[in-house]
Amino acid sequence: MFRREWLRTVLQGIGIGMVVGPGIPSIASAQASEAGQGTGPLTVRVTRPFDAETPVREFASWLTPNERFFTRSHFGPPPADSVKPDAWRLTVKGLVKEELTLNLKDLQQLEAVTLTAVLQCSGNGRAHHRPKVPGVQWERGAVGNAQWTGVRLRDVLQQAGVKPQGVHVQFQGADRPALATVPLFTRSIPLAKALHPDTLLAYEMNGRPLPLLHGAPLRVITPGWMAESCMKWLTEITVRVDETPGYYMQQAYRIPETAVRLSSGLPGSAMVPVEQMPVKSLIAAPAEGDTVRIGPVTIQGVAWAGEAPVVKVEVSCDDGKTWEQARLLGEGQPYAWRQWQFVWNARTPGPTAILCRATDAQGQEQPATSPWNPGGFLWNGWDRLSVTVAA
Ligand SMILES: Nc1nc2c(c(=O)[nH]1)N[C@H]1C(S)=C(S)[C@@H](COP(=O)(O)O)O[C@H]1N2
Ligand SMILES: [Mo]
Repeated sequence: MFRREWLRTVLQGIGIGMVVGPGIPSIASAQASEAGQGTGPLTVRVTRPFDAETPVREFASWLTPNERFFTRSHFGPPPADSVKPDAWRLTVKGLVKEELTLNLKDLQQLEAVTLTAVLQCSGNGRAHHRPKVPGVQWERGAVGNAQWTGVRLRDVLQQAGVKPQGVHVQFQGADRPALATVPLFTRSIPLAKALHPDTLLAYEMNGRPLPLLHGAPLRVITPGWMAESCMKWLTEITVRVDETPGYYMQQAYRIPETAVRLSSGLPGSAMVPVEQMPVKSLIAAPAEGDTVRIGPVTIQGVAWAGEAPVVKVEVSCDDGKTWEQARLLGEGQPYAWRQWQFVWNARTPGPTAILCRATDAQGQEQPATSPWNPGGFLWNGWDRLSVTVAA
């Protein structure tokens, strides 16, 4: 037991969660209920900290409910008492004209903003990378679409007054590793993204106070960017002249600037921080392994593309030989995902594969497989599932 804890802490320190698979639901649900919410139908990837993904069938709905939203953290949530609104404080410091200490009520004096945005872990789809990459073996569900309410980070920074030398904004949450030798999860974003009017300090998720697992009482939302920028349990904002030093900014969450050629050995290119989400789509229904009947079969799913809108989703029902365009539903909102639908006229009995791929307004197309990278980040290969047409 001791060895296991020790190993886990060391692995956490280097950014690798222990993969125990969905086999230990009792510990997982105990932890989740300690954290004040049920596991719902989540697929558990790691029990401590509680890392769990949403089964893709949930993506048939536009918003992903809080208790079915994937969750990920490096060390688990801080003690619930420390982030209760009356105990919790946010400090704003560093290269600012006036340091601030704010409570939730102070923040709520600022104009409230609500927007819907996809939150996706950079490691979502890591399990699909070849060669295999160590780390949490997320498949398709470390992503969700939620409505976030909060205040603009810009408004808070303006209240403090950013000095001209300030170019990066650092975030620290209240969560702590079990061992003092393990680095804190500290991250920064460039000032331009911090000042973007859609970058939020959110206190509500889908119209309810942020659940503990999702960062109560306040988290960062950087719409269109990967989730490691979305600091949970936020307690400190520090304006800096440079990017945050330390493991979680300088080693983890970086990708080669240009694609890696595996035959050439190591990256051989500068490593840059993961920021925007690449274009991606998923099939929510039917499900892997389903049997469908001859005749019309409704295929549905979601597609998103970081800061750009999705303009096209294509579906193949013959394992990629031919593609047809799906119908995009609704209006399309920046940062949210777009639901899509395609009615397939299934004619030939037997097994087949259904695939989907999306294109965004910048002309970026979802590739058949993603470029490999040492962290196993940003998987956005075509989604694919097997079904059987019953005679
Ligand atoms: N304080 C803190 N914030 C954090 C993390 C963390 O470990 N600590 N993990 C990040 C990562 S890697 C992800 S994928 C998202 C997950 O957010 P969720 O649990 O609300 O889905 O939180 C991000 N914010
Ligand atoms: Mo993540």
